[in-house]
Amino acid sequence: MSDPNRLNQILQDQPYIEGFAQPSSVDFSTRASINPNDLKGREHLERWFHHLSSFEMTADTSVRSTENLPQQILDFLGKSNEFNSIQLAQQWDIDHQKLIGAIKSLLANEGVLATKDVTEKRLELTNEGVQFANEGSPEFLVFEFIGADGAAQADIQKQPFGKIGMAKAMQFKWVSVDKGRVVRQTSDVADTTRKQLESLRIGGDVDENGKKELKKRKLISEVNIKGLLVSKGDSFTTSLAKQEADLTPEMIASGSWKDKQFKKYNFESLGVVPSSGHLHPLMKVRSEFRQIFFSMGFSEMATNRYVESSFWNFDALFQPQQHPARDAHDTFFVSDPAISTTFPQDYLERVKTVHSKGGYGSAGYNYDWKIEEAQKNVLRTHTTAVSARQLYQLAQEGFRPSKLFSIDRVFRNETLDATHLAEFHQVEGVIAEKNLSLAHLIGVFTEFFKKLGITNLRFKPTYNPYTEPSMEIFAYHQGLAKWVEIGNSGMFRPEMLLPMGLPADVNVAGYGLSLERPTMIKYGINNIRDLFGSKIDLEVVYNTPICRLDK
Ligand code: FB9
Repeated sequence: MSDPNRLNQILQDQPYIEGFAQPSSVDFSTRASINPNDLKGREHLERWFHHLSSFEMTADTSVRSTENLPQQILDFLGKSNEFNSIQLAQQWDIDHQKLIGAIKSLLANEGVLATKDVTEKRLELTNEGVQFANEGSPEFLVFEFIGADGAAQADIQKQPFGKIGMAKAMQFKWVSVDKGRVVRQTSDVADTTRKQLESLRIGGDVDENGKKELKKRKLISEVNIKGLLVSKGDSFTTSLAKQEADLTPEMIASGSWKDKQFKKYNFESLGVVPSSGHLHPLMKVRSEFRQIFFSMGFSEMATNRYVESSFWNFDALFQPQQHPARDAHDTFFVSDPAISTTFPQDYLERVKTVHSKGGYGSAGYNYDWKIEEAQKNVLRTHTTAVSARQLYQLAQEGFRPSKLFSIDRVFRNETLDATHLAEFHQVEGVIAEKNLSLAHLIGVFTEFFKKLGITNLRFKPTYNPYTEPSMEIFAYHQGLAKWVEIGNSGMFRPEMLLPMGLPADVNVAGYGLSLERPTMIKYGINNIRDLFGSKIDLEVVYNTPICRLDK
């Protein structure tokens, strides 16, 4: 540790490293690290070194082993009745927290120890303080730098210690400036600042002025150390009977439990964290999205219906029966049960009419709408089918402004590729309100995406059978350095809403995106297959925290 010169310096002014009282373990541990050859020519160090040898404590000057520290504490307490953990840790030159740990383990034995919390102010070196203690104070470095012949002020200023050093060296009248040159005012100076810092660092003491100056220079700071004042408990003993952790059948059979000490149950102790039960990344992103929807006043729609009738999945959404998405290329048709037959008849009639003949100011599609087509069961291709049911129910129950969302699986018979599987999780937001406009829609999903940390949006008109106008939403993704399509949206068509019985002045806006795309981007997963199935990297699952897309 210690560089003999420094030490010699310190011991020039005080008999022991820690000051004047008596040698402490710091003295002995430091002595143990001194190489006797370094004593030559260092009279103060030599005096101190030999002085210490006279103490029999040299016996245990070696660094105190901390194994079985609890027993050491009991033995020490047996002799000294009480101790302050902060001071004892210093005396024993061991880590205070380790000592506290040992004391805590002893406290598990009812009544052996009694403790009281104590707090002690301690002076600690700041990072700059440590630097000055290691390299010398800037004022001293300036004094060293200019040497006997002085130096140009400009050169000193270039030194990292230049600015502060000059100020202090001038203040201490160590140097002066004459025509831009800095010259010494005295032949030799002592780096008191460094000495004081070193002394404090090893638990030594410094006079009050020194402390005040060091504090003012933010080289030391006062810290409160929490410790324990430990004394004997009512059932203090130095020989602790081993405490049994478990009551075994043998003990009961032999009755030996009667004179056994049992470790107290620590009901506060945190159980072993079960190494199972992790949210799949998708579910982590889903919970993020749910919180955002709830925070925007949306309530969640019930989505527990993967099998849907074509009526609710398509017809109710004014999607004509010959629409390409309604053929098996895109949609999974269910073979058993192949059809649904129960529909709100009057509503179905109105859907049939608006498809085949129009109405509500619409020309409709002018085709022969077939109930058979509407009855066909499919795996829902979008959660917008759920929105249709909800909006119809809203009309039946009497309209009230509503904000609804759904996040759940939808199924599309698509060609599988790196970003498409036969199913994905659709995220959908629906807002129903009188005189709602496209601006409201843009406002809502702009707020939604902002909460996802996605701000810079652009919109591109698109076509959906059930919304007009419709827009695709794009965002510029810094990491990917490109515009990414992050969703779709639109104003639901009156041909969809009015047959449901919703008031004519009610408009409904909707927007949707997937869960998989943001999750892949968030977790840097390029192939959607790595998001599902056996090849998923469980480490990613375990170690990636609940995601914050905006982080
Ligand atoms: O999720 C998509 N993209 C996306 C979303 C977020 C994201 O976050 C990153 C952290 C920054 C990144 C990308 N898309 C929608 C866009 C494309 O990926 C698209 O190619 C694929 N789409 C799916 C459908 O594919 C056939 C994503 C899925 C999608 C598309 C449309 C809707 C929902 C999901 C909808 C809707 C809608 C429209 C109007 C009214 C109601 C609902």
